[in-house]
Amino acid sequence: MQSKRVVVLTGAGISAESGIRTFRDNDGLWEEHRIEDVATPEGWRENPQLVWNFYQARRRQMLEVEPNPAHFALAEFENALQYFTLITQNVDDLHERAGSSKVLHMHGNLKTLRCEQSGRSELRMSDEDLRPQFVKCTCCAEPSTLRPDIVWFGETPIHMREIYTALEECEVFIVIGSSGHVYPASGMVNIAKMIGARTILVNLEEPLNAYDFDEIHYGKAGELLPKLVQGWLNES
Ligand code: BV8
Repeated sequence: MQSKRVVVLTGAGISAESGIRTFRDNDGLWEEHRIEDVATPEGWRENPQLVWNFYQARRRQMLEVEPNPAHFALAEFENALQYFTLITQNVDDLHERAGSSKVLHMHGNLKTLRCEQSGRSELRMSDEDLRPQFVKCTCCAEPSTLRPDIVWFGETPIHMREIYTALEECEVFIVIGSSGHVYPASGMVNIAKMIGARTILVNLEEPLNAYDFDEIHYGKAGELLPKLVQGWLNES
């Protein structure tokens, strides 16, 4: 697989073994909150404190978690390949901390906050940035409240042009830890399939879009991926 053009898409499942809750598993994040209330622009407008508390809790958790063997295996895979693109639906920074260099966060980042006046994002992870109180921007004459730098439902994912270009040229498309619920991420395997790429899934359980994959490896990414990456790199 060394010389192949490889695109990888990761979801919440790859961070599960690092202790970050997924969305739709039993103890998932959506158990306690309705998506509409905490992950939509309407929810932010109607009850900003509820949304802010939901994200502050997840931002604070970032300081306590570490990358797991799946993140490290992907960073090794990237280093060994000539053509590699990593797309993630995740908003944590575990891929970067494991050594992945170029990560396309299509749903945003927990570590940055965004000014709604200027659209600018800034890294805000100091102690006072992680309290229950709202955080003000540093870019406007009249500082305004910063929002989570997250793509909510109904908003347009980031890096889509770059993502579609990579998908349309790829020869191998690998999805790791995603339930296939959320579009456009869940539709990427169809694009890869249409252009004749080999499609591979590594997931704990059957996702909604399982039928689209040529190969499926069921199990924990942290356990399966190190061995799978070795096997892929040894393929001719
Ligand atoms: C858009 C930020 C237009 C929030 C997120 C009706 C039908 C179809 C689609 C729609 C519809 N109505 C509206 C839509 C579109 C909508 C959508 O898809 N809604 C769904 C709910 C029906 N999508 C949007 O609004 C998107 N925008 O479409 O704009 C457009 C389109 C194309 C081009 C330009 C513009 C915006 C969606 C972004 C929403 N924001 N994240 C936050 O993080 O706080 S999505 C949210 O769910 C997460 O970020 C995550 O990325 C995403 C998907 O979840 P997964 O990552 O898959 O996680 P999940 O928990 O679901 O699954 C985990 C999996 O891991 C499981 O399968 C489990 O078995 C597995 N697993 C667990 N442990 C392990 C494991 N696997 C391996 N090892 C383990 N240890």
